[in-house]
Amino acid sequence: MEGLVTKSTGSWYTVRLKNGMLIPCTLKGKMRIRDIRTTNPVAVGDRVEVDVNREENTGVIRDVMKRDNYIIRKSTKLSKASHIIAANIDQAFLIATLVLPRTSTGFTDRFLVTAEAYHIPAGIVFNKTDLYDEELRLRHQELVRLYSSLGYQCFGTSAVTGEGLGLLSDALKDKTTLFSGHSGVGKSAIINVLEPALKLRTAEISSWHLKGVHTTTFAELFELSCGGFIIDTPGIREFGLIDFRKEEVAERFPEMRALMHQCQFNNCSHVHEPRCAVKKALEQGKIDAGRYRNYLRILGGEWEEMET
Ligand SMILES: Nc1nc2c(ncn2[C@@H]2O[C@H](COP(=O)(O)OP(=O)(O)O)[C@@H](O)[C@H]2O)c(=O)[nH]1
Ligand SMILES: [Mg+2]
Ligand SMILES: [Zn+2]
Repeated sequence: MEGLVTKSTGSWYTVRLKNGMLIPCTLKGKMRIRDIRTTNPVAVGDRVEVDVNREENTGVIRDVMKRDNYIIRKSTKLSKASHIIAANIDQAFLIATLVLPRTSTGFTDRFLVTAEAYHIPAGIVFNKTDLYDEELRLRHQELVRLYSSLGYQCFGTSAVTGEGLGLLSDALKDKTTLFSGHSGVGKSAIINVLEPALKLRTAEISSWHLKGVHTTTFAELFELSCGGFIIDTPGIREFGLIDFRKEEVAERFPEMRALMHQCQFNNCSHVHEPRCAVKKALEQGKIDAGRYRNYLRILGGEWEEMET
């Protein structure tokens, strides 16, 4: 029978069968070694073939279907083995907040660059709009203008008042969407409003703030009754650390990608070269100064530091 992996906690997997039933499954012995470079042969979002034991309501996963895409996290910086966090993702949304906690544009741009590297369409959900004062409202508008002009879908939501959740829900319909973002931004709270029956645990700001605790430890896939799935990822590192060459960074900034063929040198790094179309656009205000600054930081290897 065909199924969809909704949760993986080591040796047990939860698989959603075509009829919507969720059953615990193990892996068939020889599958474990099929792909030795990943520490997990099966991940959340994988479409699998299972043998169902009707009496016990359990199953054995015997095959994984070809993945459209998947995101990985390296086990360590040097190791070749990587961990597949999630597979078959249609879009990735960063849940961001301008306050409590504040998501920096450095972190946001790092997320977008990663999504570009995976060729996964990305969006930004600015949550907790109920807490915005006049200044934050203006900041929010400014960021929405910037990121929408670059082709990223933007939303303004509040899990408290329900603002913007209708538009978000429309964008989630019939798609598999990865939710990423710092702990405490409201990923679980948003999912709870969209799908109240799930009753996910949300963290009190105070405990989150003081200890930085994560309430979710594993990536998990949730079904939306309107159609579609959300994959909630536990922490900020879960969107994967990927290898990239310096020459590729500019290609992952859409506004630079559009101009770089006009630079005098085809290996232009857009930092110090003469007749650089990117720097010219920057001087003319056509490229956002903050985005360019984050480009320089990524180029300079400030990847980990941009997580905060
Ligand atoms: N004021 C306000 N608080 C929110 C909103 N969304 C979530 N929260 C609160 O922020 C805290 C963290 O939310 P949670 O969903 O656990 O964040 P997660 O770590 O991203 O899953 C909880 O105390 C929520 O009640 C919102 O839109 N407005
Ligand atoms: Mg959560
Ligand atoms: Zn250039």
